[in-house]
Amino acid sequence: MKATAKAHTNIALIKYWGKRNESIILPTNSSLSLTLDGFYTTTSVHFSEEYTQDKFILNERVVEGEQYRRVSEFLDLIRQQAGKSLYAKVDSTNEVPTAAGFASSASGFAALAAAGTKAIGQNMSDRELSALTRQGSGSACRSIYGGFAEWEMGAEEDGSDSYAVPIAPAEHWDLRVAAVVLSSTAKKVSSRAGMKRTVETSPFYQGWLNSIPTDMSQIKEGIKERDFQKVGEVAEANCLKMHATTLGANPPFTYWHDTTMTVMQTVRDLREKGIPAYFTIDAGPNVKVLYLPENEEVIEKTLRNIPGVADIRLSRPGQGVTYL
Ligand code: 2P0
Repeated sequence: MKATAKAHTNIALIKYWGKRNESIILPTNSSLSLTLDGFYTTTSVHFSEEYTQDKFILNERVVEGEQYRRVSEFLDLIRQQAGKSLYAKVDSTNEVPTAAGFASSASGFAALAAAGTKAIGQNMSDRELSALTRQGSGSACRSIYGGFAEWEMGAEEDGSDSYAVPIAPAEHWDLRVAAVVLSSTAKKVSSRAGMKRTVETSPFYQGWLNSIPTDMSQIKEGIKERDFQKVGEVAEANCLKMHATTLGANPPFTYWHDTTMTVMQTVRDLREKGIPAYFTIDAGPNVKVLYLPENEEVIEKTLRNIPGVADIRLSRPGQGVTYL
């Protein structure tokens, strides 16, 4: 009863920002992402009668506390669905350096769900696997697929129609992402706490929700047509709207640092000079820059020269979950 799976992280172009149900993680809006090849998690799950409790090893270290609790509770879901009560040893290797500014929860829960269900003997469809993964961490449900994926928010209260679906595979379009890592990245509000506070208190939140259907249909058109300007403009505006909601929250907050804004302005300046590039930002100060392969050199060089930038990590579209 052992299986190993690999999953990549993803970057949202239409952001997931808010829950309508916190316990089974149902979102207030649909979202869309690109899976990235550079950052991934490989996880082995072994269920055995010999184990007297779950064990979680991450990068060769035994994990306890909150991280262990989330993994063990997720294993409960897998056991429940399979009707089995065996404990498991989970052994994960993360190729998502914290310094790259990506959350490892997306690739982490996608790999755990895939390896865990396989190890316990369940053969799930991608949709079933995505709906299960969602309950570990929302954004993880999109990492089941390679390339572009949409997490459909669904309407059912039991979450049975809230899962990701593939929009276009990695081979469809070589859209690239430069992760701009800032020297100072301390984050005061977690994404979980940030979205909750925003949903509950920001008067701008309804405006955010109202804008999603148009953004979603436009970006899907842009992806289909490989229209970089269309995709970039929608993604950048969507990111700015998400971050605007946090300024209206009570108490107000922002994930941006001064260098975050310097990078945003540099991207706008590149466009002024005729080099197409757009930015997006998640629940943290780091910026991700979207660009096309022919501009890689100038994009990397320009971003590296910004004071306060510690590193640039380049990524291409990545594959969905694979079993090793
Ligand atoms: C996203 N983020 O769509 C958005 C954009 C952050 C900003 O998904 O509570 O770690 O585990 O469902 O998925 C970060 O939140 O939150 C996130 P949970 P998650 O990628």
